[in-house]
Amino acid sequence: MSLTVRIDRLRRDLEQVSRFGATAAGGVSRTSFSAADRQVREWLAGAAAQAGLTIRTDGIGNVFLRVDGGEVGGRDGGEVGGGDGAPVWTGSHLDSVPDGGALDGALGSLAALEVARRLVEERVPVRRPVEVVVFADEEGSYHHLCGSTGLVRNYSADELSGLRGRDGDRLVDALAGMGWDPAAATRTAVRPGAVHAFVELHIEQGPILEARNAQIGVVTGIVGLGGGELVFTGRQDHAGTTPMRLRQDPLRGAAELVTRLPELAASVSQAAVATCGIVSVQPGAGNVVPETCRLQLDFRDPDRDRLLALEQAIVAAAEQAAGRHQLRVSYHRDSITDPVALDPRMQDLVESTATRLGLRTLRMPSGAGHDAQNLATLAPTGMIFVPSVAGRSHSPAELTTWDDVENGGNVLLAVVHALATE
Ligand code: HGY
Ligand code: MN
Ligand code: MN
Repeated sequence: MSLTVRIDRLRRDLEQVSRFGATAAGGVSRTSFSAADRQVREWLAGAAAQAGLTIRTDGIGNVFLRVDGGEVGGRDGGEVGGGDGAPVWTGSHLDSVPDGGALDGALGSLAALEVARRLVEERVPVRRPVEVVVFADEEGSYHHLCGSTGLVRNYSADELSGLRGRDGDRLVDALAGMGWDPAAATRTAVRPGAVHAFVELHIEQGPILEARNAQIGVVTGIVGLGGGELVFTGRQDHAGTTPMRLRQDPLRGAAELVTRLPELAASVSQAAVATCGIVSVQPGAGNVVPETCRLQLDFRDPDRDRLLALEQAIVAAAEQAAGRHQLRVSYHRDSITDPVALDPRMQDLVESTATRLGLRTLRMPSGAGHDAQNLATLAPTGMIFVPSVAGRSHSPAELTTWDDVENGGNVLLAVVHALATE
């Protein structure tokens, strides 16, 4: 028997799911706990029922679809036998950034569903259960890697009630709006040893595989990532009557800081990056010199110490800019996610599996954050990348060829099968 994904079905699923939150630009806006997120969760429940998978949602919104050993036959054609009984997890996320693409997260989630279906319908003998995991709020509408963070540690009630979305809305209200009890979101951590291994298929989201003519990326590690907000405060004034030299315009300081980001990143390392993806001025009227300017920052480096040095350099530069423009500035760190190295044995398994399938591989680090970096603290973790056309992602331009989708799905299936039978 050749155990491969059914690409026609995986493609149909990806196309169907891309309609939830579809944008006019051809991408998707499916931010966590939105109406579109609710729709995709309903769709997933239907797909799970059709495939004979049991479904469970934890307190923070992570979804688990389970292939029980008995259903797929066990080692001896019956019960799941041997091992510690801890499941193999595979999956990704179904939320997106605003105006994002159709594949970031959806590929790894729906390929994992397809893997589960293939194991069930071929009645493949496995020694341990396989669970498809769809992580909640990977993109951090409320908190970066929100759902998978809840798997590695419990949120306290205080921390949870402080988490807010882009519009200032509270996570606990969003959870209640989904019909869930927010108190259950403080009881989501799984015990050490509860997961045998985790593997995630994902689009690369960058240009390396394409440039190197490789078909499968064997991910060696995941970048460290920080987020925080700078608030420059000046003096609100009339836009027509206040002479230019008398103004304390917070946007001037903010603009100066943003133009310095390339130099600040370069001062830390060649791999460091820093981005301001949200700027807002208050009160926000065309004829008012603003009182405050808020910058939402994202900064990354593969090394934790350099990541923290970059954060310090940004804050120091913000203070200098504030001084030059007679402003005050404050900084609030939202999150630091540590960089991780992925398990060497999992790297070898992904590489040897892809090579056996006749695919050209490349070992590479991930510049994007992934739930896998939380899971790596819980269980041996691997990631499989497939090429992104022109390296585009977090954009409606996100694209991967169907051949590459199929290749990634087949590598995922073979890796999950190997882990579930070892
Ligand atoms: O931002 C990231 O790297 C991830 O896609 N959440
Ligand atoms: Mn993303
Ligand atoms: Mn992603």
